[in-house]
Parts: sequence; C-alpha cells; structure tokens
Amino acid sequence: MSFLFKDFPADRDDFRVDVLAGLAACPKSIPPKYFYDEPGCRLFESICAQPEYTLTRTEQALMASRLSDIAAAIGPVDCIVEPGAGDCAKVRLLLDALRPSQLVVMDIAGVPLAAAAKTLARDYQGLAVTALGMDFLHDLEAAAPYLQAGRRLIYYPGSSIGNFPPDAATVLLARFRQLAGSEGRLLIGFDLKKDPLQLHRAYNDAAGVTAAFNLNLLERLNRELGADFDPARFRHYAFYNPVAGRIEMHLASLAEQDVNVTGQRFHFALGETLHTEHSYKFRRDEFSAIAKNAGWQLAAEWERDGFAVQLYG
Ligand code: AVI
Repeated sequence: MSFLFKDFPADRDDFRVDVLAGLAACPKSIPPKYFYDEPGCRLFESICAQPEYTLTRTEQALMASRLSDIAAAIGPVDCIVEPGAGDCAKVRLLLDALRPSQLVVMDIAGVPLAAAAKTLARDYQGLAVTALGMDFLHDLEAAAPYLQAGRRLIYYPGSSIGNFPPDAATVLLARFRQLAGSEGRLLIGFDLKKDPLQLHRAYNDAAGVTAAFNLNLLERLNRELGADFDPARFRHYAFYNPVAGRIEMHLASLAEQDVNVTGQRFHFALGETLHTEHSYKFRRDEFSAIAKNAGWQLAAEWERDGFAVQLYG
C-alpha cells in the first residue's frame, strides 16, 4: 500500500478573521467553506441522500452510465487530482476506468479525508495515494510538489464550482489550469438551470437536513469561537434567485438581537439575514464561457436530468 498524508493545519485565526469580517459587513455573510466541520460533513452526506436533493445521485448515475465514453475522451492519465474530495467516493469510477499511477486528494476536513484515502490505497494496489488536509482555496499551489510528473486530470465533481460567484470561479479554474499544466485536463460536474420550484425543494428538504446543515454553522461558531448564538432564534432561509441564477442560503434572525463573537458584539435586526452560501446553476454554454476565460477549451460534454459533466483540455 502506498499512502501519504500531509496536513496543512488550518489557521484558527483565518476562521476568526473571516467570521468577524463577515459579521461586520453589510449584508452579513460567512464563506460556505466553514460549513464543513465534522458534524457539517456528516450533515452534508445526509443532504445527498434526501429525496429532494437529486444532484449527487444524478451525477453518479451519469458518470456510471457514460463511463466508457468519458474515459475514452479523457485518454491516458498518470495522476488524478481531486480538490474537495470529502469521502473520496466519487473518484472510484475514474480510478477503475483510467488506472492512473497516482491519486492526490485534498480537503479542508483533513481527518475524515485521511481515513477515506487510506481505504482507497488499500483497495487499489499499485496506486500511490496522497491525501492533503488543506483549504485548497488558500493552499492549492502548495500541492504542486506532491504531484508526480505526467499527464494530470483535475476532477471537480458535485457542482462545488457553483458555490463560487462567476469571477471567483474563473480565478479558481485558472489556478486548476496552472496545476494541471498545458497537457492537463479538467473533468467538472455542475448543476444546470431548471424549474425553480425543483431547486427550491432541493434546498428546503422536508426532513430539515439542509436546515440543520445551515444552522450547524452557528453551533460551530459557538463551539470554536466561544460565540453565543441561539440557533433557535434563527431560521434556515433558502430560495432561488432567478436574476442571479443561484440558490441563496441565509440564516434569518427571528428577533432583534445582539450576538457576541470573541468579545465583539453584532446586532441583528428582526428578519436580517446572515448569508451563508450561493449555489449557482448554469446553462452549459454559460459555464464553458467561464472555463474559457480561465484558459480551458471544451473537449466533450454529457448531460442527464438537469446535470452536466464537461471535459476540458
Ligand atoms: C457542496 N455544494 C455543491 C452543495 C450545493 O448544492 O451547493 C452544498 C449544499 N448546500 C445545501 N445543500 C447542499
């Protein structure tokens, strides 16, 4: 078994600084990457199993049904790199089809990543698995020394790119281009624009799991920064904004209230929201224009039930 884990410890101060800046801003916001502490990762897995949130299952079905076409279009690959790999489940299909010699996975939640990556290393004899516990938005370039030479494929599934506004998505895709190199390829999955009511339901599941995921952010602030949010005084509020083409997720204050975070006091008016996530939905041509601005040329694409996978070179 060939396995390496390198942790790039998240700077507790980044979290504190981002939270304080986001709460002081108008409108208030906190970056969505802070959803993913351990309870947040578990809640996200549970969201993916909810009947209304079909995104993950649709992508899996698309990948499984078109795998041989996708693998043929990608061609030979030495190294697969997956930023934000989470439980490392999605990449297995590509490992089976492409048989690269190295897999590099990255995630801000380093402990669960390391466990999942170690299992992969056991399951795929001859595959060198490198797990990097890092906030790749900060540290992507630090991954370069861990990548073996050869042809690289960046795999970015799950519509994670939708959590970035278009300008930030362009910057991230350009950084992927740098890491992949001129011979490199990008396989990316994203959610398509569709019936707004279907989208609304996906982010307002009947079991309340998405609400719990959103409210867990306040509990995380209480646990890790000694804040005194009362989650019962905030409501999960998610809706589709058709002008911007995105789901917006907020936490709405149910009262006029003050909250203390690391000794600083923040006022919430009744109904004021803390914006926690954007989830952009795209047309295929809209997305390929963003990727083109980042230096990628569309090579092939596949679509199923409102979800797209595109291959770039
Ligand atoms: C991770 N990301 C693509 C998910 C999404 O759909 O934007 C996160 C999520 N937020 C609420 N439900 C799922």
